[in-house]
Amino acid sequence: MPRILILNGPNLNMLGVREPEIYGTQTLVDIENLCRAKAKELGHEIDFRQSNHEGELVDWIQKARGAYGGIIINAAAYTHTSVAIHDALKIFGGPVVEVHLSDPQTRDPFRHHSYITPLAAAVIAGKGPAGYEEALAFFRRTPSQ
Ligand code: DHK
Repeated sequence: MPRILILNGPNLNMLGVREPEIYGTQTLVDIENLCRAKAKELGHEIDFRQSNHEGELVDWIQKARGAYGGIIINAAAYTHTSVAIHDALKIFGGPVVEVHLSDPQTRDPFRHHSYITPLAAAVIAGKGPAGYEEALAFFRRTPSQ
């Protein structure tokens, strides 16, 4: 059974109240429940986490090496700023799927660059919570799992 780590970055704990016109009305707990249901359907084991702290995300990615078959990450604002998360994902070495609820490419120019994309096997953006389900389904198609 592929074990997948799902990581969420800063301010995603505020989903539901945070700019609902951009991020929708579902909370992070709703998204976690959606992921758990999809993972069960696909036969994946998941860990679902959120942190507002860059270093904590880096620690989790470091510990994922050898422990998880893949990482799904919505690094939120750190997507656009974090060389540290980029470097940690490189050390992880396994497949990484980058997810965003909105489509950063159609938003502020400072959201157009991603430090995650060069390391991502797939980028899923602008599909809301369904993007997380699509990311989980991606691992079904990855033979290395
Ligand atoms: C979430 C954030 O918090 C933003 O900083 C990113 C991303 C986009 C999302 O769409 O999920 O720019």
